[in-house]
Amino acid sequence: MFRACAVPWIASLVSIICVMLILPGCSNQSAPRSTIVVESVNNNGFLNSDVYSLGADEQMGTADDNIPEEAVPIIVRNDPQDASLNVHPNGAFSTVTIERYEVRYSGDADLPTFSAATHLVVPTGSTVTGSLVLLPASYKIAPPLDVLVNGGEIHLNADVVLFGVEADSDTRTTTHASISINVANWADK
Ligand SMILES: [Ca+2]
Repeated sequence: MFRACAVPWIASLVSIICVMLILPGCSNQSAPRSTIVVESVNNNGFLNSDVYSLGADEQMGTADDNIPEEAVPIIVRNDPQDASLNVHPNGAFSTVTIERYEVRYSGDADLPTFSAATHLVVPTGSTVTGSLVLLPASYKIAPPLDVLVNGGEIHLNADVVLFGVEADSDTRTTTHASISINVANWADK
């Protein structure tokens, strides 16, 4: 009697467990299956950001003077959130594309958040190197950074926020990294 009742009960239990295992793989889940890990920004060094370049002739006030806009390397990795999600290279939901980033500043100066587009495709299990501008030239020719051409230094902490989207589900993912930026009229490189 007990055995006859136990079989359907066990079958129901197995069904429930199967549903629990399958659910994370459904296309309508709201959490991303991948974690974007920032391995380094600017090789884990700070950035000395120059507000003015004399150009090739090394003369002030000539036609080739320019406002530098340094792009720094960023290395990101795509890790599956959980091995049970069965995310495989070239499989569904396996790629995250970083489409946009923001740089939010704190420190010695009050600067508006900088937002820019990017296109960094990061397949699961892969490490990819990109390049980001962290302080645009337009910020260097406006207060409060414009005075630095004549001397002085301003220290900033930059919170770099990467906005990505998971392939096949359009699930959004956000990742933060930070870097120190020292802004001054550094010697031209
Ligand atoms: Ca300079």
